[in-house]
Amino acid sequence: MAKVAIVMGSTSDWPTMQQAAKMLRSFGVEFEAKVVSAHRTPNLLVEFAEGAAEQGFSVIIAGAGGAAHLPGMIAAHTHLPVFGCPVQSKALSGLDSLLSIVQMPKGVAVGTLAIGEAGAANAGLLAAQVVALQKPQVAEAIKHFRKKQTEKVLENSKLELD
Ligand code: RP5
Repeated sequence: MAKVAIVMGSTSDWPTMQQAAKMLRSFGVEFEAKVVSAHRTPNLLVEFAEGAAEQGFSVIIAGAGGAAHLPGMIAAHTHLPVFGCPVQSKALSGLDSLLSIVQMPKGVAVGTLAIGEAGAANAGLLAAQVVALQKPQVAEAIKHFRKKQTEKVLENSKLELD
C-alpha cells in the first residue's frame, strides 16, 4: 500500500495543510488527514507514529505552528519518511515554526518545507514523488503536472509593457 498521512497540530492548521491534500488528490494518491498534537495529545502522537507503517502509510506529512515539535517527535517514533510543514504563526509569522522543525539533531531526519501554503503544497508534491517510485501512474500524473506548469509559464512569459 502507498498511503500518505497528513497530520497537523490543530484544526487551525487545516487551511494550510489542505494544500498538501489537494496536491495528493490531484495525483490520485490515497491519503488520510487527522489532528495529532505533540503537546495536547502526546500519547496519541506516539500511538499514531509507532503504528503508522503497520496502518499502511508510506510517507507522513506533519504540519504545525509555533513550538512545532510534531514532525520531529513523529520522526522519533517511526522509520517512515517525515516531511515537516511550518505553519505560519500569528506572533512570529512562522519563523518559530520553521526553526522548530528544521533544526533536527543528527540521526533523526525531517525533510523541512517552506513556511505556509507553498510548503504544504510542496509536501504533497514530494510525498507523491515518493509514492511514484512504486506507482507508475502517479509518476505520469506528476510529469503531466510539471509539463502543464512549464507551458503555462512560457505562455505568460511575454509581458505587455507600455
Ligand atoms: C500548534 O499550535 C498548532 O500546530 C497550531 O499551529 C498552533 C495553534 O493551535 P491552536 O491554538 O489554533 O489550536 O500546536
